[in-house]
Amino acid sequence: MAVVYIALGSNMDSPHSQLDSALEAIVQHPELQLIGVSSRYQTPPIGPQQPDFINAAAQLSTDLSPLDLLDALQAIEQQQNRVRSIHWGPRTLDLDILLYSNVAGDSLVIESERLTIPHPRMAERAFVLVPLADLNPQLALPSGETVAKLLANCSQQGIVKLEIGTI
Ligand code: A4P
Ligand code: MG
Repeated sequence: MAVVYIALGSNMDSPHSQLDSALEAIVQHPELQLIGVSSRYQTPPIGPQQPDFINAAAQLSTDLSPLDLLDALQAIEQQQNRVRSIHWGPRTLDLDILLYSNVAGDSLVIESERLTIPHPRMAERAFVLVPLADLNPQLALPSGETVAKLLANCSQQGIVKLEIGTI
């Protein structure tokens, strides 16, 4: 089984419900196992002016290849009416693959047309690293750098941890 970390983000159409539905779809998916979910965070948008995001991270295990996993996550995005319009613009649901460790425990580096792992911008984005640190601050990227170390070099300004049940 591969162990995978994903990022979840939404800033449209009831973001918490979008994350709830995405996690439910993952739980229901026959080839995805949900191992853990971070707290949720309200985060200021990176990119064009738009509403704040709700971001979280999750740890999964799967036998799917990286590309088949991307297909599965994109199908969940499509089910939730994800419309791709403005680059870095508002979205009902964004599911990004952050890290993928194969059955041998190697954290893969992939650079193909459809897929880049580790996610190319994760190392500088607090809205990714803060939730990931909830799951495992000592988690290492293929470069050897840990989430905790990357986070120490990142501004966490404006990021608010939400209590469970916050709408
Ligand atoms: N793709 C390549 N690598 C990956 C990967 N590791 N995981 C490709 C998922 N997809 C990957 O993505 C475009 C294409 O990236 C996919 O078709 C896939 O083949 P997309 O989700 O359609 O488009 P996007 O999300 O608009 O583009 P991008 O570049 O992925 O945006 P980001 O970097 O994800 O940024 N601010 C806050 N506070 N919180 C956020 O969550 N998110 C974004 C989106 C901007 N600002 C944000 C947030
Ligand atoms: Mg994306």
